Amino acid sequence: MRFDILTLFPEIFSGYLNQSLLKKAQDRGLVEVHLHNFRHWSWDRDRRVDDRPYGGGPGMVLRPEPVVECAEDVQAMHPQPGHLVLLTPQGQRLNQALVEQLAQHPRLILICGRYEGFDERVRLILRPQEISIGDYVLNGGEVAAMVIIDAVIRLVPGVLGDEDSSVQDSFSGPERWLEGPQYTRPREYRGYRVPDVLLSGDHEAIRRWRQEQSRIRTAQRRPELLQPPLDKDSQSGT
Ligand code: 6GU
Repeated sequence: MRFDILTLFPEIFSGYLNQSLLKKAQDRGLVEVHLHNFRHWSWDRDRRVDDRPYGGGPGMVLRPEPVVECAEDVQAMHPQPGHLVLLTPQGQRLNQALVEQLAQHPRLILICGRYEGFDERVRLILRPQEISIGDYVLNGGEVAAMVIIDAVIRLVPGVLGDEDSSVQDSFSGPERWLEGPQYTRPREYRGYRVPDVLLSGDHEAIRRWRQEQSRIRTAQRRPELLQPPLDKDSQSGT
């Protein structure tokens, strides 16, 4: 799986990219991440990438040429065509179903915005998929790009040690419920004991207990997840 990240702040990614799980995945050749600073695609002598909005108003807008031309050149850097994603609070809201769709692409090109937004012609020319990570405003798309990479690489075969551990996660598997409580040693801590069933060795009883706990926790915290969605497209938030 290859990620190309287009950003004005590639340094933001260095700590995250050298983190253990992702580092290991890159060392084993399962994941590749390439950073591109679209300032290098600026036409200006002084490398400006933003300008004042036509019609007036506060803030600055990213000019179309550095973003469009960087995306086109990065696309041509590898024979595998990349799926273009624009990170914007106006995009489709990210959830596990969308993460699973993104993980189907062997190559993703993630375009991170800054300032007040992109010149509209970036959308009209590149026709990217627009994605938001939630209903709040970030200073830029970089953190959102890291969220997408983090969620997607967990689904790349071989990245997690245990092949089915991502299937057990909250929002995953056929039910898409929250995970129930988990326990490890010690058996008793400050008067709280590990539920007997988990120590019973009865695998069927444990499976049933976990499923019930998962249902209870989901009902208490996220009751809307127990209601099957009316149709698959109803979760797109624009
Ligand atoms: Cl992808 N970008 C920005 N700037 N803000 C956001 C976002 C993205 N997703 C939620 N808020």
